Amino acid sequence: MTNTTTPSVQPGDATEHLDAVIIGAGVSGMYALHHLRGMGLSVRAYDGAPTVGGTWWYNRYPGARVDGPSAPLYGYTFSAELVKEWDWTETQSSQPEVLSYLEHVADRFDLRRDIELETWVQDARYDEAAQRWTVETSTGRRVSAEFLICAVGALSAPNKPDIPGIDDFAGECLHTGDWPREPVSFAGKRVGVIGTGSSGIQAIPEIAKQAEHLTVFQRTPQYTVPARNRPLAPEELAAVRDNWEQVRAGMMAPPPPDAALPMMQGNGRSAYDETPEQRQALYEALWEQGTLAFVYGNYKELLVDEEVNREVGAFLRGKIREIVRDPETAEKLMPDHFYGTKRPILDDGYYATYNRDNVTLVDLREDPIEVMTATGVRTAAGEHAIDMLVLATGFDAISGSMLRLDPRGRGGIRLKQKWESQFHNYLGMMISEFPNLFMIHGPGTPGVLYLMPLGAELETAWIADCVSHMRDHGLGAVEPTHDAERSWDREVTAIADKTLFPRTDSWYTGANIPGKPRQFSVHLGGPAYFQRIAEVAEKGYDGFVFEPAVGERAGEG
Ligand code: N01
Repeated sequence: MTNTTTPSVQPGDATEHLDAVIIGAGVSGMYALHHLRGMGLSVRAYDGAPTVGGTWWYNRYPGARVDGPSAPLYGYTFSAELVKEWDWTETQSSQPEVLSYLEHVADRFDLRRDIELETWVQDARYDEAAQRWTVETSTGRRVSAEFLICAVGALSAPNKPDIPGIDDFAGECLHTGDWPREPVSFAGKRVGVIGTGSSGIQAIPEIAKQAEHLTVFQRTPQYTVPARNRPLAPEELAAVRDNWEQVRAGMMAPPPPDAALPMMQGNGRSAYDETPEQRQALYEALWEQGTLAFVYGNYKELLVDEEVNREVGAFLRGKIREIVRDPETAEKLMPDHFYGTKRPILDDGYYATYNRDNVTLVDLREDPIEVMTATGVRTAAGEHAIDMLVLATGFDAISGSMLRLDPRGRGGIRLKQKWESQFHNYLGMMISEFPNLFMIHGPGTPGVLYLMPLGAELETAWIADCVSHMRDHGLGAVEPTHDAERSWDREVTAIADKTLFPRTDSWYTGANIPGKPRQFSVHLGGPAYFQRIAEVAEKGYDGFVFEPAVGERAGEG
């Protein structure tokens, strides 16, 4: 939630004192506000958007919806009342519905009185002597806080590709991750879409229905499985509500000790125990079922065993051949990476969209973009005239939003300096030389590969316990040791190295951003991660160093 214009706060302006500042009022920031305020802390959240919701405000492109575990699992779990009163209508909630839900949560828990919207944090620096962060905002406020909570979003720094001539394009140029406030019409337009990740694959079928012509510029073909979104039956919602405690406990259940990958145990069966016919029957059944069941209901070796994964990839390529009528187009759509090592995608008619007369696919691997002109995209093979360009080119993921904030820690060290060659942190939550700064869904957490609202709740609870520990013991500053950071990095990398993930270029590895250091940025432990951070706290915050409080807090505890 930062931008780069000059801070508007002038020297001498009054500084307000709070216990905690939260940057971001999306899913994580809203919950952090609720939780920390409930502990009696004075807290304020800042967000650059005109409303709460973070990613659910910015990603308002056509077709945007939860492409993960079905409703009501994509929602907060901390309040059974909230679960009982919010009527999700579909299994995979649409972006407008998720945004309405988050607006409801903001009202229901009276969060808005402590959120300043359309307010960018432009500067955040740590004052070692005072053990406090000073934050300056685009609206001219200067706030001092003991704790800085960065809920800046894992996928919130849009990646605008550096295509020669892109700024010369005279038509509209939109990014799926920063969609305009005003309604967008594609009617009668020749539209170009660059990017075929989750966002592009959700948007392309919708744009194709409206546009005069759609040209899709594809760099890497993708596997996608039918979303099979449908209305949520009242009895399904009732079953969750009536058994809420068990459902919630199930969401947090620790993985079995023999899980091949704690994050993804699949159906618990081994592909090696079944015949080729049985395996094909399972893939077929999972395809029919759609949803992320294709991952979670698959064999336990899916993401760790090359041979099993290759068979699944071949099955999915067979589906593309069945659906796409033109064999040449079908060949261009064939992915060849390990299935699931890029974020698994769910779609509503994506491959079939290429059967439409008004859709063209350009394979950038054989026909790369040379330049953009005022009127279109010129590839090696020729000019593609377009009136509108949609960039579905993703994000500088996970570490990108922290780098955009670029806080200054001890001695004025900038995060960009500290993370120049790779990100360093401990538990994905704290950074040495940046005391009292906590990240939610930071690099090295399960973040994007876990239930994000639940993950935010659990990480916030850990942060809150750490804050209470400090208050109880008269401590004023906490940060991890360099050794703890190094061993955390080794731990995250070691888990990833047991899987097929690092063998594919993806935003998990940083490979989508030219020049970004390659480092696996997700803790693949799933629920095991939360056991791990609990152990650290139980062992007296192993790997952290604390300083006694100075100033007003000295002697407390
Ligand atoms: O971004 P992406 P996304 N020239 O990085 C291509 C979440 N999400 O916004 O694969 C040409 O996946 C790039 O090509 P390549 C979800 O976690 C959630 O689609 O790098 N092409 C790729 O095809 C998801 O994973 C929901 O070779 C270029 C595409 O652009 C994450 O957000 C919905 C290029 C980017 O795909 C990001 O998804 C949507 C260039 N210079 C997204 N640069 C939910 O519903 C990039 N590309 C919850």
